[in-house]
Amino acid sequence: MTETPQEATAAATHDPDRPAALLEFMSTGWAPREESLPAAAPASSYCSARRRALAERFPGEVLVVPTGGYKTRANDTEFRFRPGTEFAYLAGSHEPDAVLVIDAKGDAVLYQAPSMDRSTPSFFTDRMYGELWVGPRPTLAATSALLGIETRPLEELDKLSGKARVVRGFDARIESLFDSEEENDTELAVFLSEQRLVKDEHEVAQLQEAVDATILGFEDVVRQLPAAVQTTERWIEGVFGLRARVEGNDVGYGSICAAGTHACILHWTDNDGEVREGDLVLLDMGVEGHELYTADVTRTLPVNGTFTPRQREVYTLVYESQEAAIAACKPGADFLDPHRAAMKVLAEGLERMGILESAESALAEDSQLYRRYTLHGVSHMLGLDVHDCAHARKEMYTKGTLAEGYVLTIEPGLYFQPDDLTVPADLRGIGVRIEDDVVVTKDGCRNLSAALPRHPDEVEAWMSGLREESLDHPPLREH
Ligand SMILES: [Mn+2]
Repeated sequence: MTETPQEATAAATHDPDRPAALLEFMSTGWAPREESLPAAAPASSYCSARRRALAERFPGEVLVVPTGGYKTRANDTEFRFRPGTEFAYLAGSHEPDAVLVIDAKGDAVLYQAPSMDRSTPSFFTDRMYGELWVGPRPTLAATSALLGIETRPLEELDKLSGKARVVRGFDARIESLFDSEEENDTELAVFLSEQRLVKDEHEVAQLQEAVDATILGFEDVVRQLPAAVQTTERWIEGVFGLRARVEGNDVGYGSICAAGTHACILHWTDNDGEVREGDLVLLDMGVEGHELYTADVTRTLPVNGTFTPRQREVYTLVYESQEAAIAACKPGADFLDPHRAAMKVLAEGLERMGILESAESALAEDSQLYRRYTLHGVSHMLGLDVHDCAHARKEMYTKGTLAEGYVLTIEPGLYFQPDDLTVPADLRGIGVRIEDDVVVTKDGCRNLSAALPRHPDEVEAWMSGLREESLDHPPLREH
């Protein structure tokens, strides 16, 4: 699945041969470098506390957490590397192929590929890891200073073997190196997901940053909606992607830029449709920050800046259901309480609109007919993964209760498919979702994305203000 740097293809078929004389010549004549060590990263003390908690949960055991390596996109080109979530949470490192090992005494070591600087011909021959091809990579000493963890060269990992618990699914080579049992490894994965349910203050700050950058991205998109009308939904995807790459690491997931009836397709990411005046456009987009925490925000906007009465009616119903869900989000409540609160409001609204005969019977456990129009749940955990804590046990997550420090989405929606004969003709093709990211507090929740307008009046005023701005380029943040 992954190659170690030593095994990586050093050359591509179109590379010219390299005579020994050239290699020799390339290896000499470079000015010496002074390496100054970086200061400790703000995240390092938090990562260290997480590693300690992990070691305490599995005392006397060896725990192995690989980050994974490059994945091929085509032939010899790779996707941009994204560290494994569990690894990033515990080590804070973004280096490919690295492996965190916690030994039986509870001590942590980060195994990392040494930098291929000018001390080795690989700097010039290795197009995947060589400094001349991909730029300098951190030395073991620099990584150790930055992350506050002991580092060793990756090849030393091969000397380890024997019983361990391994985080699977990232690096098949590492999995085969150790003697691990599936059941034990699953237990490790479950713990690492449940450990991330409650976010520490550093994580909440990272999530707030990702949300703030996301809000800037939404503002960029509104300013540029006229260009999207002249082209396609791709203009929106591109504009938001620009902000994501400048303010953060990337988008946290494929942006959903769904104009008109595409809004009824939950994960519309082709984004190649027309954007028409008079339609709504559903935008589900999130910036992944520099430390990989991601926002997950949705707004449904009138392309020309003003809701039609029918669009406003549907939008307002979803807004009210979201308000009910946010009000139900507090410590000790069922994880599903916000969902239930939203569904009740939606079903009652659908009854008023004549779409459901009876909200009460549609909401009954053995019926749930309202779900034809609401389609999905209202919340999921949010963090390093957009659908965070995915291996947590049900009783700790969807069948558990909310606790202070949980960060989750609140995202009700209504979707009237364009060919749905059970809804009035003038509603068909309308899809609305409103999604915010909240942190559960001592007595309720705080909306991290509250600065992005939600109420229909505020949405219209906000859009009109942005469109009146005339800017050479979008506002830039200090970096
Ligand atoms: Mn979401």
